[in-house]
Amino acid sequence: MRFDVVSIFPEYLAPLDLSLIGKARTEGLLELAVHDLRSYTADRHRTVDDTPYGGGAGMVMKPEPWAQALTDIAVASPVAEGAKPTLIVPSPAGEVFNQQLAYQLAEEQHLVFACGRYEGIDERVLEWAADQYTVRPVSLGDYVLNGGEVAVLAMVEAIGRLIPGVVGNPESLIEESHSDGLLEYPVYTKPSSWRERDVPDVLLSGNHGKIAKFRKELQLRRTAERRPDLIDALDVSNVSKAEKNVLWELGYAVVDGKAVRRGDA
Ligand code: 6GU
Repeated sequence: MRFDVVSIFPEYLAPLDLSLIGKARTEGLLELAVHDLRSYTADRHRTVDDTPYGGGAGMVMKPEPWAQALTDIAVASPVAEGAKPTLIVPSPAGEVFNQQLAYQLAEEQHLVFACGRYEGIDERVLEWAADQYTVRPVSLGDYVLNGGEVAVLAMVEAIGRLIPGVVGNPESLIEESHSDGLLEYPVYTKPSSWRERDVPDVLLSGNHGKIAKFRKELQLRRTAERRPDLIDALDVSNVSKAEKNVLWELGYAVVDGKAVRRGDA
């Protein structure tokens, strides 16, 4: 898999040399290059922005440097016949990034990230790029960052760790938060008693059936409390009797494979 990132602050992406993603690059599990948008300008001042048509605050990124960069990058790394590379445009106005999208993007051959700054990139770039790329504006969530770079760090890490071999123990991918639509259960390590707080007994019992049941119940409780939106989205058509009881206790009834808040039903 190949990643290209275009930014006016290429140094901002330096953390991608480190840790799991850095190691995966060294080992050849993924290729990643960062490009300075200014190297695709043609004027003496290497201008990347200008004032917005129609007025308003801030500056807009000029289209031509983006066209030069995106053409160069697509030509340099051709994908299979009939396929297109994906152009991710980080933007608070995009679809929301989540684990499901991370899994989907981890299947791609070539991802290109276009980091906007200022008020964003001239909209015509996104229309024009659709000939060469599958264009996807993507947001991390409902808040505003100064530019796409921090979002790209998050997305490359979330996607990169799903590439086979990048995470040492693939079991840890299966058990983590969001992989089953629920938040992860709480974890504990030694000592079993610490500052008058004891690890739940069942975790010391060695009874793996009981432990799995206990953890699933805590996942449901935690998710209902912190992220009720995830409970609403859950497919509970194959839920066990015990889990149904937990959901009931948390205020949900199971109706047509969905957990619905009792009283709303
Ligand atoms: Cl992807 N970009 C920017 N600039 N702000 C954001 C974001 C992305 N996601 C949330 N806020």
